[in-house]
Amino acid sequence: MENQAPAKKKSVFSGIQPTGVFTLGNYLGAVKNWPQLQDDYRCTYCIVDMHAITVRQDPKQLRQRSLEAYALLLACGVDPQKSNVFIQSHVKTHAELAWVLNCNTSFGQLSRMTQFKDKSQKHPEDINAGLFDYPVLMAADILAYQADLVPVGIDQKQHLELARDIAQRFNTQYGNTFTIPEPYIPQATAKIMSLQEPTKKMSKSDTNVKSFISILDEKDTVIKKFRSAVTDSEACVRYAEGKDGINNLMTIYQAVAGKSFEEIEKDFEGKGYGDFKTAVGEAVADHLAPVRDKWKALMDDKDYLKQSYTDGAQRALAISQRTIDKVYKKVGFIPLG
Ligand code: AQP
Repeated sequence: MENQAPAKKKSVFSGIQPTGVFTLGNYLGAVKNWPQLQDDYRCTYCIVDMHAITVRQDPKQLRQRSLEAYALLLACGVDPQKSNVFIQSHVKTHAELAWVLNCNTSFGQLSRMTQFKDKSQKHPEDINAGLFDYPVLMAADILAYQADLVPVGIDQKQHLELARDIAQRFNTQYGNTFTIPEPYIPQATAKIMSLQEPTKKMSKSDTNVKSFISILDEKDTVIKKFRSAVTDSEACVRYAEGKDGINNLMTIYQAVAGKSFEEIEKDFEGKGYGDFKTAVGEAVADHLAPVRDKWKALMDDKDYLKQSYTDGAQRALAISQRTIDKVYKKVGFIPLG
């Protein structure tokens, strides 16, 4: 029998904004899955600092946060030997592709994006064009790498659907150019809620620090935050409609302790919320401790980080440049040289 060439691995892309230290929501909803895909896919992961500036950022703080976020990705298990890991603004093709895609995206469709509506309400003093255009830049990030799969939390589903629409429309207009990406959304942890307002998603830029667990929080802080989490007055640990706070804590506990809802309900039968909240806090803190230790060690080795993000950017540029060359040709730009 003839030898068959090994099947080409599928491609994965995802990004995260350096708008603060990653929350437990970012971690369970997205980043925790990223290392798990590295062996079976060609993975590209990036710190999307260009997305971050759609909301006003202090430049010095953004630089610091971008480096910290890069180190956090590695601390969470993303391996720069296996994945392309880089910082978005280092790779010019993202902005170049975003422009072409802008010219192939309808204003009406962009106006329906719920994140734009939410963020405009949150920042009425700065509703800038970049905020409106955020999903097109995200489409460019994904399509530049011809990604098959995009691991994200459920809040990004609408943006991903837009990226698919843009790709499909472009392919119809100019001939097959882009791979149509599929979302990869974890079932159980697609939306981790705020500890203080459990009907709202947990966000790293929330002004109430008690509403989120940062994955670098010390153990005492983690336990304190869980102990002050908003729940209900039933004092019964069970998963049920209307018990948003407890449902959220059970979802988190299930993810970090590997227990089913039935086991959790049984373990805490007859016990108050205090015991349950402490148990969740301890399980989360223990789960995150190795990430924190690894992050601290990485932040002490700035030369390694610099070398790693430089290599990552070079590899990312080589891949995405192929897409840009193809796209520029298709839309009718004259090649240089
Ligand atoms: N609460 C969440 N539960 C599950 N997944 C979440 N994600 C965000 N919040 C939750 C997922 O994390 C990835 C990176 O998100 P991002 O930083 O690019 O942007 P975001 O969705 O806007 O996250 P934040 O924390 O809410 O940031 P800010 O406060 O700056 O707006 C994405 O895959 C996202 O789905």
